[in-house]
Amino acid sequence: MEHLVIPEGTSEPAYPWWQRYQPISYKFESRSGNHDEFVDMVQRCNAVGVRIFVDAVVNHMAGLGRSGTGSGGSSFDSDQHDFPGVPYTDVDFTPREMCNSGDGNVNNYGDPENVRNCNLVGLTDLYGASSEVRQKVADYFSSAVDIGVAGFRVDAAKHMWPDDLKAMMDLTNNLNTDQGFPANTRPFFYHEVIDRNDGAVTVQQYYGLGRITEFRYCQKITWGIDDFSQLWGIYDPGWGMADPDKAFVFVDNHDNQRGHGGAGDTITYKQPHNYRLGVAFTLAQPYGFTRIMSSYDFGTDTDVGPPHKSDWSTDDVVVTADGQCSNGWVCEHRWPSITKMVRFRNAVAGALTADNKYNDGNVVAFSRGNLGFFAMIKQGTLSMNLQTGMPAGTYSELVTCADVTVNGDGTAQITITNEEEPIFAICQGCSC
Ligand code: ARE
Ligand code: CA
Repeated sequence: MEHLVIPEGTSEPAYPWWQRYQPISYKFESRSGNHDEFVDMVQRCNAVGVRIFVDAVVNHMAGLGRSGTGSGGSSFDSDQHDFPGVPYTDVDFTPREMCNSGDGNVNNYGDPENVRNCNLVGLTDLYGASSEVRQKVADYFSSAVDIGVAGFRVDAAKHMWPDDLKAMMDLTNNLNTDQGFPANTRPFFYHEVIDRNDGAVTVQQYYGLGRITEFRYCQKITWGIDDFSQLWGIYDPGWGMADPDKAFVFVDNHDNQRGHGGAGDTITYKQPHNYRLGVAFTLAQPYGFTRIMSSYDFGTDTDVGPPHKSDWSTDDVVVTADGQCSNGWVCEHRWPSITKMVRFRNAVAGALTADNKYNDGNVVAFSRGNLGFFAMIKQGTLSMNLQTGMPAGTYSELVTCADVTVNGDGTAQITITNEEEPIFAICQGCSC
């Protein structure tokens, strides 16, 4: 959506990535392009089976103390609660008396009223109980769905009342059949709720609204890659982690990879060896609905925006002859083992459990029913006979494309020689 622009020459960093989390209106006009360009991207993606999910910021508008013109040309004045590009006026914001903190900001994560009725880091809080606000947010969702968008990440859902969110979702159109979606399909919603057992708002409160981000998974995978013996406990219901059919899991996200919300115990593209293992294990194991990260390199500057042109609009992603990215883009999604493991995940989706588990602290292996078999090694190389649970036959190993023979009793000789990409995967119906 249209967002705040922080130009050069202020006391703040110029054009930081996070300016996009301060909405000015629901026009599709951002540093990434205009409305027509967005429509073109979504529809070209749908034509080749790539679905688009919008990161929707609907808990709040821009922060207090800010005024001027947004990325789409709309004027605004946050202190006056004036956003004519939507339009929103003062009545659309949470009444001050409903927020129990002294300065109006969220400052007590132990109190759901405080978390949901106060301003998150000074961002002007929309009043989700109001039928006008609900309708305007739903209109925004529907405008995206009508273009061909498949669903939404709801930013800061932790700071919205689940009933308000539900009302907004219920008012939203079905997916667009002209864009290839079956009739009467609801958008896919996943909600950003950072629950690390550190407050009164829990992921469980959002059951029934879609998937919920499970940030404890980020910690668990970091610890598990460090110490393989912890990997079988990656889904820990005793720790409050969301049910498998509710959890939305990922190794890192745009905040915790650079020390913003929910950071600490996070592995990222900056530790490529461990990161490959973490993403491969995540895609191989059955828990949760998985998302993979794709980044630009930010070096040590946690504010810097994406590679940009001289007018600060987002620069093109350059793909090299070997299918990798350059020009400042990291494109983890194109790293060979990550791409291959996405194939594996899709192939074994029907198997809900990990079976034939093997873990000696250096080698971890398991099958997914009889649909696929996965192994990875922490150090050194691997040559070992293991039970794969797979039907006898010859399979093409996904990472190396080497032929692998599964014997009549389900065993196979498992070989890993590439210490950079120490991952092995075979699955039924997969080609490398
Ligand atoms: C920026 C400046 C602020 C300024 C503000 C308003 O940094 O100093 O006050 O603007 O002018 C992102 C950035 C923020 C940025 C914001 C707006 O991370 O730095 O503020 O954009 O430009 C909590 C929330 C969670 C949120 C994280 C960051 O619960 O929802 O904080 N995550 C989402 C996005 C962010 C985005 C926003 C929300 C805002 O993913 O990218 O912020 O739209 C514990 C708690 C968590 C808490 C966490 C951090 O773990 O359990 O709930 O997360 O601490 O406080
Ligand atoms: Ca709120």
